[in-house]
Amino acid sequence: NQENYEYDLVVIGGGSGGLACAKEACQFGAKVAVLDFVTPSPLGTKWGLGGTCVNVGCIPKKLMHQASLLGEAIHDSQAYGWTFSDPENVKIDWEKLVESVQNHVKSVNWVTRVDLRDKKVEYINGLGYFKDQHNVVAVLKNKTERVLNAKYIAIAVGGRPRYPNIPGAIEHGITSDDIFSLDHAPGKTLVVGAGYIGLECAGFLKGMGFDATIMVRSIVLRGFDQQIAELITQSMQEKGVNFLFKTQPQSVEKQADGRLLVKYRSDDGAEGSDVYDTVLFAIGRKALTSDLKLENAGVVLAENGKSDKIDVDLTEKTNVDNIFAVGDVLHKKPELTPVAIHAGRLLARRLFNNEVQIMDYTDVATTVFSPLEYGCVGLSEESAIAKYGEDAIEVYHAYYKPTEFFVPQRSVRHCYLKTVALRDGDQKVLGLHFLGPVAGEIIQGFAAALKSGLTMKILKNTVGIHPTVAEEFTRLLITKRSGLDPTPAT
Ligand code: FAD
Ligand code: NA7
Repeated sequence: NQENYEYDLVVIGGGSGGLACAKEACQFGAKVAVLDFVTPSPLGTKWGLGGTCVNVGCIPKKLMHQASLLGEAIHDSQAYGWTFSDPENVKIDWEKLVESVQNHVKSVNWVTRVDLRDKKVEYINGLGYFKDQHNVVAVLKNKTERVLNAKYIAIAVGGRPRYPNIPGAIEHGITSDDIFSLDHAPGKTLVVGAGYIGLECAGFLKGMGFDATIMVRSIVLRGFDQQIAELITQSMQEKGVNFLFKTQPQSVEKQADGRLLVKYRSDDGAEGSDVYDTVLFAIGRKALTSDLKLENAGVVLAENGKSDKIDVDLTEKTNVDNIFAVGDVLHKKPELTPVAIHAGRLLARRLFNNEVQIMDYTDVATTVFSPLEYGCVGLSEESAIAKYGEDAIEVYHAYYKPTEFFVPQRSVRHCYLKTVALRDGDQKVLGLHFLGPVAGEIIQGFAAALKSGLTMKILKNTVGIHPTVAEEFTRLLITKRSGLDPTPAT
């Protein structure tokens, strides 16, 4: 009997997407197993259940960002009247920070396991691969294999950081997989890669008082609004982060004193070198599809098998009828936790509760937790222009001064926001961009507004909350086209 499967659903990968899908499926009475297995990083770092976000992504990253912001707050607080016995000697205790971060992560690992047990999801700590279209093999810790037979299979294996193909990178470098549990202070650090993970890591390290340099191959924050990327760069430079532009590393060598000699070359052919305590690669991530033996089930990778990612249709179905995929493993979809979770839940509801809603991957809000945070939703200025033409777009913008920055005389030079809208009619908003404190908190609500069809007419008619930084969105009057100065008078 074809319907006589051992499981209704087997999920390969116990991260954001896989766990959300598995738990939701169980709510509808499905019999579900989740496999999760973490291969240690080259440095030997490993972690528990829950995937990237919980262990080596969003959560520890946000905690380290917060640690860095608190350092700034300690500094600011003196202007507000706080006194310290030795204000010059305020410094971070890295080991204590890592202990606190890891304690939190471990508590989340624990809660995750309990939650799975409560919801009756079977958790198997094993590395999964396909035997065929309906059978997944779990390689358990003791190397024994267990075959799981399932009607549906969901691939939610996520990804891991890539290393460049240069001498010494893997032997001596680290990645975001290692930094949040590093057992010693990183010291002078070179961050290779100017995507959002590179910027965030360099940002929090500098904020904690470590010397930080970002090596940029081409541009900063590819895919994000480039005017804002430039402002983030300037703001980080102002805070003391060094940038090596249009430069690529050539080799990493360990010196006799244990420090790392990095040789690099820039696009104009100039060669250079410097010595660092830590080299962190943040050059993008590869999807973990190579262990899956996808060929046994007939699943084809994207770009005719050339990519490491998986293409799916609107229902997250791969080219094989009963096999689905969600999360970071997907080709050309946002690599974000809430995206993986939402897609996983909707998939379970369609499979087991006769629902039809499909995942909408457009206008997903996100935030780069650089020292001055950048929250955005919708189109960048350049992508709006590319899509609609310059004449059809109106950009409203302003620099602004957060009230809380005045007293400690913090730099307001890069506090900036803009909306990208259609020029005609009520001026439908296509994109919102905010650079400043608590940007993520601000953009989240505006994202719901944008999804609901926000126009500039509505925004201009919205009464602000004073004094907040979010109210700046209700005060945008100056268009770029007008050429008027967007800096505030007071
Ligand atoms: P993962 O969470 O990666 O889970 C996949 C799991 O499957 C892993 O545990 C993996 O070990 C396991 N696995 C892989 N292969 C197998 C196999 N064959 N068998 C069994 N198990 C397997 N997103 C945000 O939204 N906000 C942020 O602020 C943010 N910050 C980030 C910061 C960093 C440093 C990083 C690296 C990522 C960040 N992300 C952030 C991205 C976010 O972590 C990912 O989008 C999210 O974790 C993807 O979920 P997933 O379920 O696709 O995969
Ligand atoms: P991203 O966002 O893909 O950025 C990678 C960065 O690394 C980017 O600046 C790249 O420059 C640079 N890069 C890529 N390859 C190299 C090599 N070989 N040498 C030097 N620099 C390189 O990756 P992240 O790690 O920041 O984040 C990955 C995803 O995880 C992200 O989408 C989040 O959602 C979670 P380029 O612009 O290609 O020249």
